[in-house]
Formats: sequence, structure tokens, C-alpha cells
Amino acid sequence: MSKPDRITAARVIVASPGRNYVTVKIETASGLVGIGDATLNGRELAVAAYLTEHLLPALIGRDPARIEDTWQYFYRGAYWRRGPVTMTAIAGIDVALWDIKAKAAGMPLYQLLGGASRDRMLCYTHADGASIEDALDATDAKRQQGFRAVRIQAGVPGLERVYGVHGAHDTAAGHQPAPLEGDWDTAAYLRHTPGLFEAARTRFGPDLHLLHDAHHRLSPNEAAQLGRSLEPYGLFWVEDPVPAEDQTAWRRIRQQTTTPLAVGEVFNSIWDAQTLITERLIDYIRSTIVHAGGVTHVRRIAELAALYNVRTGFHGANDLSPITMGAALHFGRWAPNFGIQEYASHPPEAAEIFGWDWRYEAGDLYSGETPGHGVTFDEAAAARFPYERHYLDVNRLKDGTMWDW
Ligand code: KDG
Ligand code: MG
Repeated sequence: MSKPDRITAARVIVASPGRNYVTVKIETASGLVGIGDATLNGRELAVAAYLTEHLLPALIGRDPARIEDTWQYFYRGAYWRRGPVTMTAIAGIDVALWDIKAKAAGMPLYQLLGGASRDRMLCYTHADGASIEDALDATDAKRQQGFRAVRIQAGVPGLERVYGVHGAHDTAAGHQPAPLEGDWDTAAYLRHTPGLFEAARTRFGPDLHLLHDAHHRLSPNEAAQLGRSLEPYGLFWVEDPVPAEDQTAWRRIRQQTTTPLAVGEVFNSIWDAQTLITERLIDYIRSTIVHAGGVTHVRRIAELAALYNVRTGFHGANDLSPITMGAALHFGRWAPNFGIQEYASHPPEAAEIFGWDWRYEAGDLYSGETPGHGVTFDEAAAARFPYERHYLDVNRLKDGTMWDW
């Protein structure tokens, strides 16, 4: 056996090319470089500090090929385990190590995972509008770009700032002093939303896959009502109807509606999804590589899901860096139970610091063939885009009560 390689340097770089991204860069004695995404939207510096102070010093001198042991060292080895900060930090390291391993093998990552189950991955993108008509015009524009699956969000009469319609990131440049506030009224939303999808089916016919994100705001019974009211329009899925941590709430929803259900973008561990998967309460699991412990842990989630006929539908908003998209597409190329990949394009400035070989074409995403995950990072260019504090919005009911965003 040849002499093991050794990690000689590991650092974290926070840059804001249009929005904040946290990148882990690992170098080895043999000259290999791997990069991983560790972006946790709105809490970027917490992950950066966790990495810099608690994980990266302990990486130096380790064999980069021992990915599983490194994962266990940072997960099992920590008394205070799990949680979004910890699992995002571990993911950043894990993906950089898979990048190094695949480069050392001279293979694209999907080959290391077991080879291709498919060569293209169906994706969905976002369309939104303040009114139903605007949302459908936006959907039509996406259809004309070749998308066959579109997530549609529309403003609700009487509400000023609604998730998915009024961007979370539409604040001025510079540090944001505090989160923006949205307003919410579940009854108005439940009255309005079926009309949106009725109009979408009427305008676009039966073939377009329609998706919708309720973003954690409903009670189980309200979620069941939403699911039933959307059944005539044959949605691909309704996402996050109830707060995601409330696993048993999904029993009620599942019993009451056949509308397919997706959840998991805020999960960071297989334990968050165990009941949902093993009781077959969901159709798609959305936990993705950056927030759920990297390729090493998401593979466990996907394998468990496969046993229960649950498919993947990975989170792919643009607060996940191009590195996560690259890794997710290699994963999706392999995963036997791949379902769909979310795809929202990154800010144009992101291309000044990241390079990638994955691509979009005619409604599908394709991973590249470059050894590794196929995404590069220009550290010098990143220095031109310093960190800016940005928050996700918060949400209140009309009477001022804090609500789920
Ligand atoms: O950072 C949070 C966003 O990624 C999230 O709100 C986007 O819900 C989302 C989605 O489905 O893409
Ligand atoms: Mg979502």
C-alpha cells in the first residue's frame, strides 16, 4: 500500500458575491486541493467560527482518504452533536475530502459513489408573482426556458410580504441591521392558493409539474385541508406544510390527503427524518449535502429513504453555493431513488469566484466529468467580496404574534 497522504492546510473563506457563501479549502502534502460548501444562510459566521476554532485545527496531519473516520471523529467524537451549525461545518469538510478522494482517483465523484444510475437529473425552478396572473406569467417564462417542473408562489390579497414572492435578499448592500418582517394570515392563504393552481392547470395543461412551498406555516389540520384542496390539480408536491420538526403531525396530513409531500431542507440529521421515512409519511426527502453532514451522511438518509420508497428532492436554493450543487448532481446521478433537484440560479457575481462544470439544459441538470465534484474556487477573487450581514426574514401574524417564516 502506498504511503498515506496528509492534510497540511485547512481554512474557511467567507465571501459575498451577491450573497454570502462559506467555503472550506483543504490542501494535502501531495498537492491535492479540495473545497466544500459550509454556508448556513443568515448564520454564516457561526459555522465559520465552529470550523476555525473547533474542527480545522484537528484536521491537520490526518489522512484525507479516511473520510468515514473523519466524519465519525467530528460527529461521534463530539459530545454536543447535531444541529445546523455543527452539521454544516462537518459537511464543508466532508465534501472537500470527497473532492480530494475523487481527484486522487482521477474520477468524477459519481463514479466513486457507485456510478451513474442516470445521466440527467430532472430539476424544478421557481416562479412567483404578486398576483396569480403575474405568477403564471413568470411560470410561462420558465417554461419557455425549457423547465418541465416549476414551484409557484403567489402573493395573498391583504398580505404585504409573503415568502417566495418578496425576496428575502432584496435589501441594500452592506450590513443589514435586523431581519425584515413578513405578515401572515393562514385563512387568507388557504382561500387563495387553490385558485392559483386551478389557473395554472387551466393555462398550462396536464404535463407541467407544479410544486408549492407552504414554508412551515400551517397546523396539521390546515395542512390536510390544503392538500385536499389541491388534489384536483395534481401537484408534484407540497413542501413543508407544517413546521418540519413536528414529525408526528405528518400522520394526520398523510391520512387526509393524497397530495405528495416533501420536507427536509431544515433537517440536519437522519434522526430528524426517521419517523417520516419509516412510517412512509412523506414522498420526497429534501435534506441536502451542505446542511446534513455532507455526502457521507446524506447517503445514509437516501439509503434509508430508498427502503421506504421515498425519493430525493434536494434543496437547491441559491443560498447553497455552486459547490453544493456540483456535489448534489454527482449524488443525484448515482442515487437509485433520485426524484428531482431544486435549481435556482446563483447571483452573477458568484461566477467570479466559483467555476463549475455542471450545467442546465432543457429542464434537466447534468453533472460534469472532471475528477472531483467539478467546482473550483478562486480565493484571491473571493477577497474582493467581503462578508455582509444578511438575515432571513421573520414572520408575524396580523396581530403581531411571531410566527414561523
Ligand atoms: O435559506 C433558506 C432558503 O434556502 C429557503 O427559504 C428556500 O424554502 C426554500 C426552498 O424551498 O428553496
Ligand atoms: Mg422550501
